[in-house]
Amino acid sequence: MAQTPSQPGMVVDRNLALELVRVTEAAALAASRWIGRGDKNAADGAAVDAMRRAFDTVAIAGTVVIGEGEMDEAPMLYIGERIGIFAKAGGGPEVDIAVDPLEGTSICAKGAPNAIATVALAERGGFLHAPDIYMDKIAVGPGLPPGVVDLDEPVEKNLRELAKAKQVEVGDLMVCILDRDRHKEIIKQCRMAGARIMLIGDGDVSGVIAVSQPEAGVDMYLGSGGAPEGVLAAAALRCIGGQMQGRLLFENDEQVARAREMGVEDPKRKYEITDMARGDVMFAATGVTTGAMLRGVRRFSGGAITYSIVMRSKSGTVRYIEGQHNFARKPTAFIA
Ligand code: VTB
Repeated sequence: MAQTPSQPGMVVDRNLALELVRVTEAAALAASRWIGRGDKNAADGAAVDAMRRAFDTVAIAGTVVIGEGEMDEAPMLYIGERIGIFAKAGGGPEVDIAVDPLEGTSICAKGAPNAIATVALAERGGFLHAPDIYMDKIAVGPGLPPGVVDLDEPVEKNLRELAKAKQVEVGDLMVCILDRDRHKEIIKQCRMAGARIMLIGDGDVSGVIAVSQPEAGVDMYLGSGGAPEGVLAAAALRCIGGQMQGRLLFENDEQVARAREMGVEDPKRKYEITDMARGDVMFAATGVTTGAMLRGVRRFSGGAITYSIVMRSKSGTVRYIEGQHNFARKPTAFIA
């Protein structure tokens, strides 16, 4: 029997995967006008706007759980916003949505590599409601013994165990880390252990996903970045395979109180990948600037080409989609 969005038990209809790509394509196309123009807010605004409009055409009753901020700070795609064709009337599949319309706003503003537009979808209650604070993250790719690395173990031990499991030397390993002063210590520990490091300026969603993409040449992701980005990355790894752990990093009591309101009961909890993205999930991303995972938007007279990835946890299928967009025929809502 064909799957339909309203069929009980099949809330996350597989055809939604392509719909998600339309959404990330729209955001990427809009952001691509701002590549290298030095205005990260304009780039982000354009991506948010386009993604929000694209969601109006998707047959879901969606609730944003990872979004652009609280209702009073973000006009669109705010946490709790209802989106999709069935948002108001109901009747369609009730799903939770995590968005980052432009992951790597500064990258885009500089025209540097690895900016993406990204979105993930889960059944109701599938995503950790992560506040906009930092999260400590560790991730490795698929096919390794469970627990081969652990957030609570010293860097050197994690590298040693990972090297053993991969049957390589620690010196062969490549660790991806955000280039931040707060990471000086872990960078030092990696170097002392003899591992190689790929420092990235921004964009830790692609940084984490890189561990599951052999061609990216990254063996481990390490360090702190945005907690919302952590949930998006967890959704992707649920689909493509790999291990990830995360722990929220609180800077003050106010953040703890806010997290409690969002349902975080134990602020010190170490989250496993399925605590961050449970059940059936889907993940889609479109490249804005060219990176290890995806090529960026290429614009030409009358159109553009986009490169996207879309994946589902249920089947584990990963699809790369090249979109050839004809601006003369495409609804303007998708061009921006
Ligand atoms: C990372 C990076 C994001 O936030 O999560 C980073 O991947 C963490 O915050 O692209 P800091 O920049 O404060 O280190 C982003 O840069 C998004 O803002």
